[in-house]
Amino acid sequence: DTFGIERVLERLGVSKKNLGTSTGNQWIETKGDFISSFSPVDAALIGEIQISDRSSYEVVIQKAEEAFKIWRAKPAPQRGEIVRQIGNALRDVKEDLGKLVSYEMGKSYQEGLGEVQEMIDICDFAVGLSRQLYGLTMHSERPGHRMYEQWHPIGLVGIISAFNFPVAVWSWNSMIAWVCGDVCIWKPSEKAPLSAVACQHIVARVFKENGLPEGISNLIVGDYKVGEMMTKDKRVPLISATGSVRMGKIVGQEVAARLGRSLLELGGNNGIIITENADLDIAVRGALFGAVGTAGQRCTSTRRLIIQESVYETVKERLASAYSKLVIGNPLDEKNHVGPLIDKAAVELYLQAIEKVKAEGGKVIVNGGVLDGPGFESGCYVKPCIIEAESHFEMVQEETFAPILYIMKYKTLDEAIAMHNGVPQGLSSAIMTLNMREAEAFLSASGSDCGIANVNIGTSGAEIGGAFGGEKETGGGRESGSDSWKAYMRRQTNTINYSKALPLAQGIKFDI
Ligand code: UN1
Repeated sequence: DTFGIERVLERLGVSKKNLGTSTGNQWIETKGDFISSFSPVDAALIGEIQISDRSSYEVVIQKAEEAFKIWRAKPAPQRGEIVRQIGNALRDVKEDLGKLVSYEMGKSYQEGLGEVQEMIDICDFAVGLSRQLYGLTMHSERPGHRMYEQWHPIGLVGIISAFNFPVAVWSWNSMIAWVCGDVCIWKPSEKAPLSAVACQHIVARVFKENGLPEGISNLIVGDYKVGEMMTKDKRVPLISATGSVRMGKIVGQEVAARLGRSLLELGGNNGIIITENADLDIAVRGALFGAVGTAGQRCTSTRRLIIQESVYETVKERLASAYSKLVIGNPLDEKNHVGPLIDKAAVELYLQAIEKVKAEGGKVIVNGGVLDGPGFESGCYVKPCIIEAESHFEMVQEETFAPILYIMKYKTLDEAIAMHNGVPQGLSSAIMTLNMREAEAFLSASGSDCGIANVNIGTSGAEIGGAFGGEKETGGGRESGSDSWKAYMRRQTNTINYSKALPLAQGIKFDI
């Protein structure tokens, strides 16, 4: 235990055997099986966790409904004060939680810390927001009337999160939902459930210390069947789901069937256009972190480089040379750049994608492959690879959650933008150029069709202050900053008559 994981788990309240269903500090035993959480770092069993069942889910819903009645009546700035305390509690455990995330999910310790920092940042954002849940006022067309709109809490918010950001994405949703006056039910990925247990302990303690009801923060654990209890449940007006397009299509349809609201943040197939006017140092570094950071398992990971033909060979060589310097290994060891994939199933998909793209005519520039031998016993460590490909290849059109980078050549910027937009997903994008006309064209209505479009920065690593999400198969939802909070509230338009008459709108006469 060179990295002190045992003590980290102990401090975070994660045991060998954990209950998975909780409403605040109350952990509920169910009739469900236990899921094992194995670390992709060293294949060790970190701990087991019990799946939620129907009756424990019902307890959670009942507690959440009770808590909502109390929580929604608290002034928003007071709710913000609780979130401020959660932010401080997260500051206290930043190293421990960062390490657990790194160990359970496999991202580098630096990125684990970054993920917890993202949680702290969203807490700070939400605290400020708690005094800024602004509605508009309108001028009524009728004399002696006043019109305005206000935003009320929506109720129970179901949060479905993915393994790759096992804690940050939950916090973007929950911290904002809480200042909005909602209560949350979180179903974390069954591939990283222990990080969720740790978070639930942290926030439940804060709610308890403030004498607040248990049901403001709830946890349920399991696969899609557990998620389905929420997505089909009318008592949960909003489902916010982050994950694959496949999952999002199911969740979106289930929620739509009951006319509920869903906020979907699904896959990306993020590209960077590198023009002949790019600062190539920045372009190569941006592409590198985008493609290999988190071992290519971010929804914002760079998967495609669209490179102007005059700089194509140079970029290719510089990237290949950078790739040759990457050190792959235990992500807790800070000298390593790239950790493992989440599990062996992901390794299988990575290998299949490489084979398929080769069969389609792709040419390998930097070789992939699975690592074995000492330190790689988990079988989850793979080599980041680069493949020369064409935009229409089936594999290039798909998101493979692994460090595979496709590179392509273009002549004109119009052609590059068409290639860039010619995929089903629309999350993040970037252009590398020092030319103002190129940059602005990329950001214009005729440019990138993504929810995020950057200039001289890679596709990943968005700040929490902006709205996060994308178009097309990415699902259209926006989480995190800007005015994303509006998705977590219901809008009410109010008209007040303070005159002694009752004029009708549109000038309609109705006298008796
Ligand atoms: C995700 O991969 O689901 O922009 C979230 C980024 C991070 C969040 C990624 N801030 O890469």
